[in-house]
Amino acid sequence: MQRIFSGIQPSGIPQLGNYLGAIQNWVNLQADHECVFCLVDMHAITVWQEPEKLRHQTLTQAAILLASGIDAEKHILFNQSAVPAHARLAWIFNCVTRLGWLNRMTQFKDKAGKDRENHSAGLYVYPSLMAADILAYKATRVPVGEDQKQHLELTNDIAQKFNHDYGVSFFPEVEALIPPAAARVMSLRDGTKKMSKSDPSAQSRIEMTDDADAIALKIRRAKTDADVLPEDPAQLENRPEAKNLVTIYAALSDISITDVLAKHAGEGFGPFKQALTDVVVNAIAPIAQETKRLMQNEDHLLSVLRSGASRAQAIAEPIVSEAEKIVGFVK
Ligand code: AQP
Repeated sequence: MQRIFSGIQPSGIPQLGNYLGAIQNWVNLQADHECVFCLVDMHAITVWQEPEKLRHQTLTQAAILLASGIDAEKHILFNQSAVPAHARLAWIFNCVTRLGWLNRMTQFKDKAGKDRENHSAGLYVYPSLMAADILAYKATRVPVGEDQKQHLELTNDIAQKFNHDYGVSFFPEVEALIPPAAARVMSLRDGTKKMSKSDPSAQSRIEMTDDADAIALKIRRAKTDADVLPEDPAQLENRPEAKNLVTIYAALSDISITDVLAKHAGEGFGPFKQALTDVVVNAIAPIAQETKRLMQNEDHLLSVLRSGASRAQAIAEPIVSEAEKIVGFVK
């Protein structure tokens, strides 16, 4: 059985893009993989996080994952900082990674913008910590949204360079598992920008804890154009907001974009947004409700994360110790 590693940052409340690009895929992969799911709190602090909020978001995210169908008994769910192997391997990878490689990372460019000098060194070396997350478990498959594809390519570059520099074949090649539908959900306020849990505008995203009224309001206010929906999917190409709403509808109802358009072609956004609201509420409301219930028992959530961390540590410790020996550290 292949081992999967995947992470999500507790940098906010997970949004619909996290769900469609990652979480839903994680749930399905549990059937035939050994899964390690991680709340990557060390990644989250690469940009400023209020400590109390970070703690709350980490627990909320654990609850959302459980409510979405992650089985933390059969598989592993934990928070990154609880397993020191990640930081140890990340340091080795910082010394393997070339600056030129990091300079090409579009996520850093997007997040740092023009103000590079004022961003943390952590944000810059984010991809080598991500490589360490995956390779500390020698995971071979990583389910991610399309935005993380470049970081996974870098993970393979780092693994190859480590193997080459030290003359070993220690780290395996990693394969990105990118979901075919809704690999990139876009902001409700700007169809050219990805939906993000830390976007300053809460109206830009549907959060996994939103209730039916909040969902309806956000979809009603979502940016659209004045045209009706076309019959041909190709005609959505220059209409990013329309394309995004149709994509969300298709992904959540598990039908193709062509089928959505066959049903709604000729409709304006008034009725289509109403239909989309029903689809989103049906998918999200039960998860939001179960999340609320789980959040009432913090001790249970903490014990799930502690059990996950100790099982994660048992896998990662021997792998990272071996990597340290290969490097020449005295053990
Ligand atoms: N808009 C999206 N569409 C599809 N997939 C997405 N993912 C994130 N946004 C979208 C996928 O969710 C997983 C977890 O992401 P993350 O929390 O590690 O970081 P991120 O990609 O930076 O997500 P956010 O929501 O944009 O967080 P912030 O605002 O903190 O940076 C990943 O697999 C990602 O591909």
